[in-house]
Amino acid sequence: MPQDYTPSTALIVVDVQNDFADPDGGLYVEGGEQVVPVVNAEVAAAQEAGAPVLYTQDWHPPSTPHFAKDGGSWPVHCVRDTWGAELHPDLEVAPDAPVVRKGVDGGDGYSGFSVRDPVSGEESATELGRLLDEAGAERLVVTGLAGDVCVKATALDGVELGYPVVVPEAATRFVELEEGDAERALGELRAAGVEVVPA
Ligand code: VGL
Ligand code: ZN
Repeated sequence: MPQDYTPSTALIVVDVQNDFADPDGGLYVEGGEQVVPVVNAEVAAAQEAGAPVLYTQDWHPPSTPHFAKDGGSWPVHCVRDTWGAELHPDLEVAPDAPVVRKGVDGGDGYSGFSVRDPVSGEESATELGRLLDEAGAERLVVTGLAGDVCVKATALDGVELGYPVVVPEAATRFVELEEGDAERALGELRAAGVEVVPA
């Protein structure tokens, strides 16, 4: 069952891209393809209610300290203008829906709201906050991939910005770079006041 939407509840669809959601992807998240129909049902319910729907897209240069080969944490994924960086082909995306790209300049774009320079640690904002303001958002539903990385970071930033935030568990999956990351992420979300809706 999708969440309840009003025109002031924004649905944020985080990084439902081939590299995370396709078993052949560069940083495949186990079960990632299963979130696509679940997220599509959220998108349909949001559209029905006149709620804004916004997407994020991890969008990295071919070399970035975000990647293990360049000194970071992750296998190569979501390199700009490649198949892996494309939104999943089955994901519902309205032609005029905003897609916020993050990581563009080589930063760690974990939260949809901000990009962090992996060397200096300095953070800068993406356009997501402004887009939500313009859309009149007062409450956020955060879905997509991955629950212990970018969904978590986006939801936590949403709370910090003062929004009530809902994360439906059925609409996400977890990388589990370290065993236990999924449970830890859910704990952090709940501790921050995010409403985690059990699948
Ligand atoms: C993500 C790891 C690295 C994500 C992005 O979208 O959750 N995870 N870059
Ligand atoms: Zn990334």
